[in-house]
Amino acid sequence: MARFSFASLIRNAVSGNARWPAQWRQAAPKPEYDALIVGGGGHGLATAYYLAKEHGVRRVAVLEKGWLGGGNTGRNTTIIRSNYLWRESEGLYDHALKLWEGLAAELNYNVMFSPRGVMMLAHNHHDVMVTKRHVHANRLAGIDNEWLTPEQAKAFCPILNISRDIRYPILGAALQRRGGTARHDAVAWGYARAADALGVDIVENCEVTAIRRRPDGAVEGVETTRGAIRAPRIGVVAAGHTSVVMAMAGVRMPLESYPLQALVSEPVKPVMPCVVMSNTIHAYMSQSDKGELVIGAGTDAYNSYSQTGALHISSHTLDAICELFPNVRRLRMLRNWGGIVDVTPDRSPIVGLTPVPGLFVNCGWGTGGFKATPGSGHVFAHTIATGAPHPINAAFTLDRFRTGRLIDEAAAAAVAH
Ligand code: FAD
Ligand code: PYC
Repeated sequence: MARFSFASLIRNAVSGNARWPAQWRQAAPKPEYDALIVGGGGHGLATAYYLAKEHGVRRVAVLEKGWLGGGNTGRNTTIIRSNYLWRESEGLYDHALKLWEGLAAELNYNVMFSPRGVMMLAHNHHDVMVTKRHVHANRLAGIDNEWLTPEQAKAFCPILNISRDIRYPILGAALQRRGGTARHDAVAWGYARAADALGVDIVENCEVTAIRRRPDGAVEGVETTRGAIRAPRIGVVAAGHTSVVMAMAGVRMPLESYPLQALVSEPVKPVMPCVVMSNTIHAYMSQSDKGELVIGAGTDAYNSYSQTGALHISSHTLDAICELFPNVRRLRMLRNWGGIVDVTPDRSPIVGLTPVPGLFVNCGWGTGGFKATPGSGHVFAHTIATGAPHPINAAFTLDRFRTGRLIDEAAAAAVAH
C-alpha cells in the first residue's frame, strides 16, 4: 500500500493528481449530532434549549465536565439588571431581562426571579458623574433607571447607612427597579429539564479534551473523557476555561481568567429588601429567600484557575459592608466560595463565529454573565442554527479586538477588576 505523506499530498495536489489517503477517501461517518455544546452551565443549557425549541435543532448534546451548574452558574450572586452604558450592551442585557420576566412560565420551573430593584451607590464626585451618565443613557434607550438622593436611597433600603462622616459616604444612587435576583441552580435545572424534554442529550462527567477538524479545517467533532462524538457544529460555552477549549482548535482568545469570590451569612429574617452594589468599595449585598445575606467582592488581582480567592479580598469587602450596613456586623459567615471568570479587554462578552468553520464561541462574560443567561442562550442558538449572528449579538464579535470596535463596559461591570 502506498505510504501517505503530506509532501506527496502537496505534490499530487499541485500536479492536479490529488489522491487523498484511503482513510480520508472513505465516506465520512454520519455525524451523531447536529450540534454539540461544550459546557453545561446556564448559558450552554439555555443555548441547547433554544436550539431545540426555536430552530428545530434537536439532535444536540450538552457535554459537561462536572455536574450541571457546577461552574459559575452555581457560584454567582444572581444579580440581574440591564443598566449598561452602550446601545449594544443595553440591547443584549435588556433582551435577557425581558426573557427573565417570563422565564418561570416558559420553562414551567420556578427560577425565583425577583425584580426587587438593584441600587448602585455613588461615593464621590466621579462616581456621581459616571452613575448619572448611565442613568441618562439607559433612559434614552427606554430602559428604566433613576437617580436617587441619599435619603431616597435609604427610604428604598432602610438598613443603609447614609451618615456623612463615614469613610465612603453615599452621595446618591442609581436604581433600576426591574433588576433583581433569581435562584441560580434553578435556572440551570429549569433549562436542562426543558431541553431534555425536547430531545437534547445532556452528558455530565464528560470533559472535552480535543476538537477534531476535517482536512478542510472545519470541525467534525470532539474527543472526550467518554469517547469521541461527531457533529458539524460545536458551540463552546465553557466560562473560565474558554481559552483552554478554544486552543484545542488552534484559536487564541483575548481572555484572562481571574478568581471572583462571594460569601453568605447565617440566615436571618428579611432585612434587606433589594440589591445594593458599590463598585468603588468592591462590595455588594442582597438577601436570599433562605435568609442568608449574599455578599460579593471584587476579582482577585492575579490570573488563576483556582475556584477560591485570597482572604484579604473578602475581608476588605466585609469591612466595607459593615460600614454601609452596621446592623449586620455581628452576623457570622456561613460559607464562602470562588469561581473563575473569563474577562475580555473591554469587559464585554464574545458571542459569535470563529475563524474555524462550524466552531462558535460564547464567553468573556466576566463577572456579569448570570443576568444574561436567557438572552445569551437565545441569541447564541440563533447564531449556531443559522451560521450568522442575531442582530442583538452582531457587535459582540471576536473580530472586534482586531478592528478596534470595542464595547467598553468596565464601569458597568459593577465589580472591581
Ligand atoms: P458556567 O456556569 O461556568 O458553565 C461553564 C461550564 O463549562 C462549567 O460547568 C464547566 O465545568 C464546563 N467546562 C469547562 N471546560 C469544559 C470542558 N473541557 N469540557 C466540558 N465542560 C467544560 N453574573 C451576574 O450577572 N450577576 C452576578 O451577581 C454575578 N455574580 C458572580 C459572583 C461570583 C462569585 C462569580 C464567580 C461570578 C458571578 N457572575 C455574576 C458571573 C456569572 O456567574 C457568569 O458570567 C455566568 O454564570 C457564566 O455562565 P456560563 O453558563 O457561561 O458558565
Ligand atoms: O454584574 O451585576 C453584576 C454582578 C454583581 C456581582 C457580580 N456581578
